[in-house]
Amino acid sequence: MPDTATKSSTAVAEDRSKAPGAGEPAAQPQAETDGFQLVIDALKLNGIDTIFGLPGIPITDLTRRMQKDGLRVISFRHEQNAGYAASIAGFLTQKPGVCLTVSAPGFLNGVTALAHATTNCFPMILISGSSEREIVDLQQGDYEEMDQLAIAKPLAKAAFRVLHAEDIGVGVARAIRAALSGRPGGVYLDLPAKLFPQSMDAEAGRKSLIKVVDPAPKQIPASDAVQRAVDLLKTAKKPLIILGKGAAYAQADADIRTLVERTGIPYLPMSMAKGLLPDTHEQSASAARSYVLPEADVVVLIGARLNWLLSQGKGKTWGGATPKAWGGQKFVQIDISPQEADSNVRIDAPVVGDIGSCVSALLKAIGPNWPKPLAEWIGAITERKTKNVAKMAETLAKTPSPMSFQSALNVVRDIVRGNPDAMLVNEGANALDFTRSIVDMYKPRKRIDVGTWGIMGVGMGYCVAAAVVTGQQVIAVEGDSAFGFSGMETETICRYNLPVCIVIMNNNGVYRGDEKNPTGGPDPSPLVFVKDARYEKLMEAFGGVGVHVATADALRKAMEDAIRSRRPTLINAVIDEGGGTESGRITSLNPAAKKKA
Ligand code: ADP
Ligand code: TZD
Ligand code: MG
Repeated sequence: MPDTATKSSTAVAEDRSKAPGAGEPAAQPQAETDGFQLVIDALKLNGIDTIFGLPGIPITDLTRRMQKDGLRVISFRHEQNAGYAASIAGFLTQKPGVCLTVSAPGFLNGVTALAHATTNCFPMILISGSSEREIVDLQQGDYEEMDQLAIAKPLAKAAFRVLHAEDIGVGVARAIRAALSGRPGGVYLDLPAKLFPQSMDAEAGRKSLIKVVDPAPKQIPASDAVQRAVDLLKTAKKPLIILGKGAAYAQADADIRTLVERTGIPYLPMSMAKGLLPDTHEQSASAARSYVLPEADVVVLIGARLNWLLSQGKGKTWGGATPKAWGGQKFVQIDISPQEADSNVRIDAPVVGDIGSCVSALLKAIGPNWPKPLAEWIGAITERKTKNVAKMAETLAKTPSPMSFQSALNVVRDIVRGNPDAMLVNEGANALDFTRSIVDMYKPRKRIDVGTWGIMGVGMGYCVAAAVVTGQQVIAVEGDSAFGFSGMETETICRYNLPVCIVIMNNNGVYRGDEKNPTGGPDPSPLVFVKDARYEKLMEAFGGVGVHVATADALRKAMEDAIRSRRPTLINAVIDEGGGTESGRITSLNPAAKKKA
């Protein structure tokens, strides 16, 4: 690929020599390149083919020249959405997703996504143009003045600035390595306006570029750590495996499946690990979650942190006597970060390394004849599962009017079953929690959602990225509030004609739509929106298909049409406005005033 650099750099020099006023070509024209070109060449050299961004000073020409040079430039309506798109592209592809923004406000709009990428361990690079260093540092009031590097540092895994064209190769290489190696994360790359027009000798420029060799090197776990884990597992009477989105990211799908199936250990997938094994797998304990967590004695965490999503590994969820008490479980934790172990409870057997290497080492160590867990453990889980699945089936079979979350999601569940390759984007509160538990996933990395922060606003950025990087049909299940954070990107979805079918679970508000202003005054409650808002017209405004549905049958037909046509579609599904609960499943996190005695 170094050829690309030579060719395009030379092309620039030729363009210049043809420019009006350039006069006769010099006797021996010196081929030159510039900062714009070197940034493009450095990215291309490292296999980066798509940029998510929003143009303006000082990167307008960069976006044009990127497109001219064959990069796919996906232009958004707000940088935050471009940033979320880049972050999830990183998760899906194991290549850093790149987001490109202008300075100060554009940069800040992108920074939320940068922090989100770091928090979720997604590889991403935020590249922002910045103003003149001399003016910024003396705070003399430049156009969009801001010390962006300083602001990005605490929110990114790493942050770099390039001042000279000859350092672009190093800057891009460092950004790629930082994003991908070890625990992946968000990296900021600051490119001042003055860098882009700097010219230098094309050959020297080409030589300054770096094709990063082995950016995410394997990290083989120590054999004694693996043995310790196996020894602990041998003592287990009620073992459990928890798969997290790190396991999904690692793309070690076959080995993970073998480990689960060969040991016979029941497993729980975290939300973005759903589908790593099909949710219908007989060893899935999802439908008995509240039974297996407190009952398990040895838990193997694979790419999942014991953060709030797992109640910090202690308390009532885990059978602890009080909200902070340890439930008595022993943990094996497979993670690339050596600092993750003991973050909340004692980890008896940390296995540090990349998940592919760790799981394959475990497989070797357990050998082909690992005894299956006790029938009592499996039987007890099956019993709970059967009961809960039957209860759920009863709820799903109902067809209330207006639709409930469950009756609408029963349709989505069928559609996803019939289209297992489709990507599922999901955000909201009730719209998220019900979807996670009702809609089964069948293949790895198909479900992408609010992630570690439970963040609203990832929806449309994720839809765009999922469609662009996978080429698959995308189905988005969106709370009406959640959708509002990125709804303008429906224009982007139409502009690029992406096969995205958005289903809005419209209950007229945040959590529910029936709250009243306690004063009886004219302002609505802070939690509700315009009643019966016609979100589907937003899609129609940009040439997509909008459908308003009030019944499960109409929803089914609209989703089938969307998938058949692959046209951008927004289905506004009317849901009972009283059907949700505050904060969905995480009501316990709402601070409540202490009741007076
Ligand atoms: P979830 O939210 O699904 O529980 P988390 O985001 O909390 O998952 O945890 C993901 C974990 O996976 C992080 O601790 C991260 O260090 C780890 N991880 C990410 N990629 C890899 C990898 N390739 N190998 C090993 N661990 C990884
Ligand atoms: N802002 C951001 C960026 N993230 C958040 N998580 C919130 C605000 C708070 N929040 C939630 O945690 S869920 C939610 C908000 C505003 C919206 C819930 O309403 P919805 O879903 O319409 O999306 P349901 O189905 O009505 O519960
Ligand atoms: Mg809602």
